[in-house]
Amino acid sequence: MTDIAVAAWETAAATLEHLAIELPSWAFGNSGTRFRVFGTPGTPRTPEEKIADAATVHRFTGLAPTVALHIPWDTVEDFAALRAFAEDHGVRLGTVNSNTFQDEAYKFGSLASSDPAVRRQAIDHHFQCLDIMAVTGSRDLKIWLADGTNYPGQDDIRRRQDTLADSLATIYERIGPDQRLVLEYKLFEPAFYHTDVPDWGTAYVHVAALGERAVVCLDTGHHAPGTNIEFIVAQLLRLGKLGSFDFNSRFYADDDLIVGAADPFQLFRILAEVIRGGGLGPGSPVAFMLDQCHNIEEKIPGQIRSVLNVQEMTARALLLDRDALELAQREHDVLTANGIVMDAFATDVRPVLAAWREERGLPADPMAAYRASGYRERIIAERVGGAQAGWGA
Ligand code: PSV
Ligand code: MN
Ligand code: MN
Repeated sequence: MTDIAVAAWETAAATLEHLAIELPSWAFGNSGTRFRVFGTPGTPRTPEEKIADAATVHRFTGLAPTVALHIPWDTVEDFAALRAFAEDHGVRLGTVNSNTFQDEAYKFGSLASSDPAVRRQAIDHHFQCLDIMAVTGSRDLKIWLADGTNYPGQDDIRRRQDTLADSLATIYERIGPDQRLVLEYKLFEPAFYHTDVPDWGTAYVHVAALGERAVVCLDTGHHAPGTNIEFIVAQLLRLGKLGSFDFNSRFYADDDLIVGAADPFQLFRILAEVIRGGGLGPGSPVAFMLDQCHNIEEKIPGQIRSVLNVQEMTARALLLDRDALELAQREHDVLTANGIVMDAFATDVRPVLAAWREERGLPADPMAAYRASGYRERIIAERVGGAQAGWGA
């Protein structure tokens, strides 16, 4: 061990055991911007192939035991068979993401629509997702809505809140005792004037009104530049309403780039606040997920890099000397307190993580092991005509 104290690392490593990061099935499909979708050879053609790729990420990292589905992108005839397929490959099916943003019917909204027939269709779609979850064994129904308006006066923004509250309550009535409704907020896009669930406060208001099994999803890319995301983490954890993360990186908007790529320090600060609030460890209600698309890079190594980035920043955050920090804070010793945080952030944990992996029978370098495995060459040979992730499809 280099300059990391053995005792500090042992404590950190014990918590690190509980780190699990759910992969989004759509990360394995081709995706792009509105200008172009560049295909990747070997792209999955079916939900099963997406799951096989996700299982490959887990096999090389030990960090990603579950896969999130997106309905209808991942619709299959037999979800029980899909579940068995996943389990045979060493992973489980996780969060089910609903989709009320691609049908013509949803042009003016879905759960917040002023049209009762459209609203009914959107609610029924969520019921269908719940039926699927009963078979897949999924706990979380994640709702991200594209609802909003483009022009002042286009619709009554206050009435839409009431309509949305009503729709969510109808869905929540069917959430099982061991299930959760997870509501995700997003600042803007595709609506640009107003969005019906634009921020954590609005999401909180809705889930608080629903009840205990309704929680908020924090997608790191869904904030204005400069937003202090760790403050939101602290507040939602305080309120018992932080249900999950959609991790990704942004430079400008909802970029969905590799987590930890744009601002590793922000990721560290977020994870430090998660740990501070009891959001990591046995029984924590906070689910870690990725919500990413790989537009130009290869998808499987992109996901491997992503989960390793989360693991690396979690390890650094776990090494934060909390007792020393508490003391410095109480003494208002600003520079010492800040120095303690920066020391943890600056710690190179890569060698200890490589050893940690080897102790568990995992490759020390998962990226290199994947490249050497031949999996990439095999899927390129076997799969022709890969599917698009869903965006723009
Ligand atoms: C759209 O912004 C979005 O990226 C949300 O973050 C959802 O979580 C994701 O799509 C999948 O529906
Ligand atoms: Mn998201
Ligand atoms: Mn997004």
